[in-house]
Amino acid sequence: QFLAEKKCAIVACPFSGGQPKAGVDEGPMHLLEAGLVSQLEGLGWKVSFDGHHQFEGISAADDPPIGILKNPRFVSRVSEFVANVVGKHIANGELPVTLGGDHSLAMGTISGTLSKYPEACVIWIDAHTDINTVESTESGNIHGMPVSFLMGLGSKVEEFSWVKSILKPENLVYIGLRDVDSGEKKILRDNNIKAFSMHEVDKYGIGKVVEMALDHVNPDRNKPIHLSFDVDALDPSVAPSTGTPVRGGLTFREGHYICEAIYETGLLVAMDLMEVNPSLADAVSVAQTVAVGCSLLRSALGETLL
Ligand code: HAR
Ligand code: MN
Ligand code: MN
Ligand code: MN
Repeated sequence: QFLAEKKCAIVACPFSGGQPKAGVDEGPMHLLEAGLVSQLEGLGWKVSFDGHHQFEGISAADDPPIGILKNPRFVSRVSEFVANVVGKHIANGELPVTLGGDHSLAMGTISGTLSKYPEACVIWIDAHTDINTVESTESGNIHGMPVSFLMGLGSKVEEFSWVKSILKPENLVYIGLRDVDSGEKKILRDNNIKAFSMHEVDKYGIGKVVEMALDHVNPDRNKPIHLSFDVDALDPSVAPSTGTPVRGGLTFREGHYICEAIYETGLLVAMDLMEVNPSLADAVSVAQTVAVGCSLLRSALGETLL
């Protein structure tokens, strides 16, 4: 409906500045080396891949904390760069597929989507809500905060003034939650944000949960969808190589079902796959996590079972 042709663009973001564990910057390389481009071509997509972004001219050095926020300038400038790249691909009629890298990048990817489609809805698949504000974050890791910046919650940080903060609470829905800080729970309540934790996945089943999630953010099934998928939404037995694994996550099929159901809407305009960290866990686990990442992306881009 929003895409004239099956054209997508891989936006590879080797970036780890939103959290403390090295290695998540190698996620994109591993996903691409596993053959992602030819896999998506095999589904009939024209795939452009402009190489791994080097974030030219953006330095990680000389970046003291602002309050408790770690690497604030580095995170801000890289996200702003990514917002422009994603925005350009969407303007070109391509579906940007951003490979992380840590989830602070979503500040950029979603800003890019909203630049073309301010009414887009965001479906955020994660063990975490990533909605801490400057006031509520206890870690200062910005990958736990992108949603609050996109919504304009909490006090403003001058460094992030490029973020438009136009995401409305009613245009966001979460699935897969199981590790939410108490400050974040209050933010969800105060802003009436719809969230399906693993408890609701158990209670209703994934089919019903996805339907309820879409009914909430996209009742008439006519708005563009940005899917932001943190691989740690999956159970650690399914996706072990990630920085903050939490037990009790989505099964292999539940994760794929979400992607398939969103593809079926015909409304997907952008997708992120974040937090694959190939330097955590053994080689077999890394290969497993990378393979699952590729397969989630294929499902979101239309791989069917029959
Ligand atoms: N809520 C915690 C914090 O703010 C942990 C956050 C996140 N980890 C992630 N994001 N992988 O999804 O630091
Ligand atoms: Mn996340
Ligand atoms: Mn997470
Ligand atoms: Mn490696």
